[in-house]
Amino acid sequence: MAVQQNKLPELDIDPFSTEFLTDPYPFHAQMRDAGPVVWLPKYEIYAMARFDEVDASLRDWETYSSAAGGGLTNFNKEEPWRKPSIILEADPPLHTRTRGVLNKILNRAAIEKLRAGFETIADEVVEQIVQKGTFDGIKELAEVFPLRVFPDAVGLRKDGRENLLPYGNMAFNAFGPRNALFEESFKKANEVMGWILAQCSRDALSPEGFGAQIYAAADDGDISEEEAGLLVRSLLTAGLDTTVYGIANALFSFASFPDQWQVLRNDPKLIRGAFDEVIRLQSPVQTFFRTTTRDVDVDGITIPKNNKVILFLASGNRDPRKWENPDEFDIQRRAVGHVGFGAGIHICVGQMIARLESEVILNALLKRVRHIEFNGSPERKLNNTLRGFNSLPLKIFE
Ligand code: OVM
Repeated sequence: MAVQQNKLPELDIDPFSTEFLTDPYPFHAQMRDAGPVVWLPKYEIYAMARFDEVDASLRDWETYSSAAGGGLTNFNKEEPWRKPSIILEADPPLHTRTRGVLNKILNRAAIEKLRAGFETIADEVVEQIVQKGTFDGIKELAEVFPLRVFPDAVGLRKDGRENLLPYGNMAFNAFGPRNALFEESFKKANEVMGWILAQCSRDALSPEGFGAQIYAAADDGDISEEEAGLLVRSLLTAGLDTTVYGIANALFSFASFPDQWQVLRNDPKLIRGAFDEVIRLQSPVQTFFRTTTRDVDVDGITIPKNNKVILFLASGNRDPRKWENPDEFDIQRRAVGHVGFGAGIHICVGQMIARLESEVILNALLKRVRHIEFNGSPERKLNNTLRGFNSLPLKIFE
């Protein structure tokens, strides 16, 4: 007997339009309610927006491959904008080898050694904004703190670091279509990419730091010299904008739900769970793509081989089929299991450092700030993949 065939719902939605990126949540609900998998004709892609399917697809790397790219571009059919990442845009066995190298360098114990240094800088950054009382949560905090700690941890030279955030903005826009957001962020692409590429070579990196440790793995024969450069590039691509947006979205969350700041003040041990709740509710990385390696049945619908599937991480993270009061910011809920860091073999390898940064900056704020509120309207920054802000006017009280 043939497998039952269900009808594939088709939705006239552009997940990279200004309207969608400004307020994606009604569109997420529409896609979730249409079915476990839907067809978006504008880009001729399949979409999954419910938690269960997003989570299951992320965990099934054999069916949902990363090797054809983490974005809309299908590397089996079209040229990638840069050499593919050998960790994000790779499957086993290549991914297993490169992931092993970064796992060792970015493991919890290794990252923990950075804590004391991060704390000193967090206290300095927070002291500055406490003195002012009113400040921009983006330009004076969310962009400042990661830029003061992460490039040093990698071992980058001091000059040229202003290229880091524009590069991340380009890379995350490049997971989407060649729309106006993409074009705008690529205006200085030659300069930015030239600097980034130069920082990935062995001699550009300080003898201490993650970069040098990646080259030590090349000396050990685990990866080639060229692969070492590409893994340094992965740190520079994925390591900065993500944490900037994560910290920004934490500030936005607490300003939006000020009672939750009181809950955290009363019990600072909740910080780690609070950060997971931020990533669940205000997921910095909204989407990633996979490509099918075979004809696959999803609830009676066949997705044919070599098709792009967009996974709405941020929608899974607010799926009422999975979460109670999904749109509420509740730092005491069990947010673990969200897909904001992905799931399965590609789950964020840098999450320990992201968690350390967020924990340290929130702790520094908790020590000095009893209340956070908005001091004006947040201004969104649109990006084909990331959700965050250009400006976040805040007021804090000692
Ligand atoms: C990479 C990478 C990994 C994760 C996220 C990401 C741009 C990039 O390996 O280059 O976003």
